[in-house]
Amino acid sequence: MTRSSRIRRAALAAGACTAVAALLGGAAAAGAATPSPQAAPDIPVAAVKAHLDKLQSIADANGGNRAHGQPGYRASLDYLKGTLDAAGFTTSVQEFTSGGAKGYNLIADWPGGAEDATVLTGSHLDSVDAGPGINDNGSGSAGILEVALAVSREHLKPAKHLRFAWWGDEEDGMVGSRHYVDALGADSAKISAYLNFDMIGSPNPGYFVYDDDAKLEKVFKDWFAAKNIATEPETEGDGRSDHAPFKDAGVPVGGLFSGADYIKTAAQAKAWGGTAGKAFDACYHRSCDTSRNIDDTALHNHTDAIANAVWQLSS
Ligand code: PHI
Ligand code: ZN
Repeated sequence: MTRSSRIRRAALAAGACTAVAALLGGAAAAGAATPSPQAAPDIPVAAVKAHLDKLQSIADANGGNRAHGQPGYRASLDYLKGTLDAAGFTTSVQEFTSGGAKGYNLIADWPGGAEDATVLTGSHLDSVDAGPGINDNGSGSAGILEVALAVSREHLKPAKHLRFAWWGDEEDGMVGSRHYVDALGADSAKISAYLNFDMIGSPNPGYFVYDDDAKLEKVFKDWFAAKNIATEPETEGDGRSDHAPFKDAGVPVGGLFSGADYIKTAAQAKAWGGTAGKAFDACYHRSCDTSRNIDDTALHNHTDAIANAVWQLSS
């Protein structure tokens, strides 16, 4: 089906619902008229990989990294900001100071939707000093960027406000995200969900779902179950990524993780393929975390799962 015929069919179906609801009348009508959430589109993994290539070339041109306080960080942020601005997002850069250097968070708002129930999706954009940080965390950064661009392409009109964020200086202890949460203060109550993506393209991948908020966990688990992909609760990273400051402030948090320096077990290799006895990402925090350090299938699955969650949770 072409996109326009899909939209026409959806419009017809909505019209039919309204007609039936009018016939039924009263309480039944209210139920029947409730639209089911629009399905998220497939996210083109080639586009996500093109963002990763761009981040790699930024690192190459800036001393081999995209770390806090280094020029490769700001160049990464400027690339994302330009892309989001061109797609119709309202962007802002939040500054903070860490370790004597200026740090930056990039915030991108999709206009519309209830702001007192904002769905916030975030990833840290900084690498360590040792390398370009393409899996950690170009992968999450590029994945949520492409989901944001899909929101724009689809002209999504979510019931809840959508905000995307790229955090600075995660690698020194979640400094950027903590700064953001501190600045929010009591407004943190307006965030209905914070979704975090830090490493989603690990070369020997796992499929770990944060087990913090049961409702958010179920959205991800159901998506993977429908694709016949096994998942495990995420246990490697409690308190080790940008969801921690949000969780500490009482915001419901969820997310996905494809594994860092823990070793894949035989049972996990059976479920997910890859190599038992090897780390999920043997290049974690090393100079070899380059654009070759990505499993395309894992990157694609995780990015599609993010899109599904963003669509469902904001509807
Ligand atoms: N934030 C760590 C690695 C990490 C990623 C840990 C995800 C936990 C989780 I969940 C780093 O950036 O080094
Ligand atoms: Zn990370």
